[in-house]
Amino acid sequence: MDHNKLALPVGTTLDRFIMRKQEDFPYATGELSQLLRDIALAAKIVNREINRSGLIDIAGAYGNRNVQGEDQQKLDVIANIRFIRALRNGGEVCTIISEEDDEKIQTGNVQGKYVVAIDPLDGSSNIDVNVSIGTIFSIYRRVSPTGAEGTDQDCLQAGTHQVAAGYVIYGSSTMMVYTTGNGVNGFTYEPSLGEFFLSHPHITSPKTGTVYSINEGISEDFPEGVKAFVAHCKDQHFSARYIGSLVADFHRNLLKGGIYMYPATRKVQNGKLRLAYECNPLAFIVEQAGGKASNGFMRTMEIQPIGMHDRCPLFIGSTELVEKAEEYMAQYANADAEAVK
Ligand code: P6P
Repeated sequence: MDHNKLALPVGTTLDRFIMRKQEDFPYATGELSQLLRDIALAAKIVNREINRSGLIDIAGAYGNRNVQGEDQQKLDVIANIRFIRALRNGGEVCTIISEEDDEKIQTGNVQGKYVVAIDPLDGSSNIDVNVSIGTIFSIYRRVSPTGAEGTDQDCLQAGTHQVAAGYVIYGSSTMMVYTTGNGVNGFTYEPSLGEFFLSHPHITSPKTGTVYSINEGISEDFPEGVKAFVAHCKDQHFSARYIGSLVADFHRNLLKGGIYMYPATRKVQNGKLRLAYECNPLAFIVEQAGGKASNGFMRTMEIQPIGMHDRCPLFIGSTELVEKAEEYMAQYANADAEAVK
C-alpha cells in the first residue's frame, strides 16, 4: 500500500487522522480507532493534572493537602487511575497490564477484543524538576475468546504481536506519537483547543547519529561489550545526552538520531526497563521509523515474555548504532558471561 496516498496534511486533528486511516482499511471495525481515542482522552486529562500539579505543589508545600483539600496523590498513581478509567469506560479493552499494578487489571469488558500494557507515567520522579516525562502504551488483540476475562496468555504475547504502540511526552509541548504498523506519526497537543494536531507526519529515524544515552554513573557495572561501545562513541566524539527520562531520551533520538541503552548490570541483571510497557512499544515505534531495538543480542520484539513485568536490557535507536553496539556485545559475550557467574 502506498502510504503517500494516505498522507494527510499537517494540522489534521488526531480524531480525523484516526478516522481517515480506518477508512483505508475497509474491514476495520472501528474498535481500535475508538481505543486510540480513549488513550488520547486520558492523555489530555493527565496532561492537565501534570500542569496543575506544579501549582498544587507550590500550594501544597504548606502541607500534604492540595488546594481542593484532597490528599495529594503521586502523579503516577493519578495517571494510572485516569488511563484505567478511560480504557474501562471506552469498552474496547478487556484486560490491562500496568506498571503500577502487580496483577493484571480486568476492566469488566468481557467482549473487549484488546489488551493494553501501559506505563502510565514513566520518569515521574522528574516531574518536580520540570523534566519531560511520558506515558508508554502497547496494544494487543486478545488471543482468548471474547465473553470472558482476559487471560495470562493474552498478557504474555511477544512484541511482534502488537497491533499498535505509542507514547505521550509531556514536555515543552505535549505530543502523542504512535504506530499501528503503517509508519509512525506525531501529534502535538493544543491545550487551548483541547486537540492533538498532526505535526510530525510519517516520522523516519536517521540511520545513524552522534548521540548516545546511558547512565555512565554506573559504568563500572556495565558489561564489557557496553564499555567498549561507549569507548567507541567517545573515540567518535559523540555527544552524551541522558535525561533520566526514557520517553524524552527516546523521542530526541528518534527524531535526530542516536542510541539509548539500559544494559544488564550486576545490580539489575535483566536491566531496569520492563519488556511489556517500555521496551516493546518503543521497539515497535522505532522499527516502524526505520530504527532498531534489541537486548544486545536479539530483537526486542521477539523476546517471549515469561512474566507480565519482565525486565530486559534495551539498546534502541538508529540502526547503525544499535548494530555497532551488538557487534561489541557479541565480541565480549564470553567475558560478560563469566563476569555474572
Ligand atoms: P537510572 C525512569 O525511572 C526510568 O524508568 C527511565 O525513564 C529512565 O531512562 C531510567 O529509568 C533512568 O534510570 O537508573 O539511570 O536513574
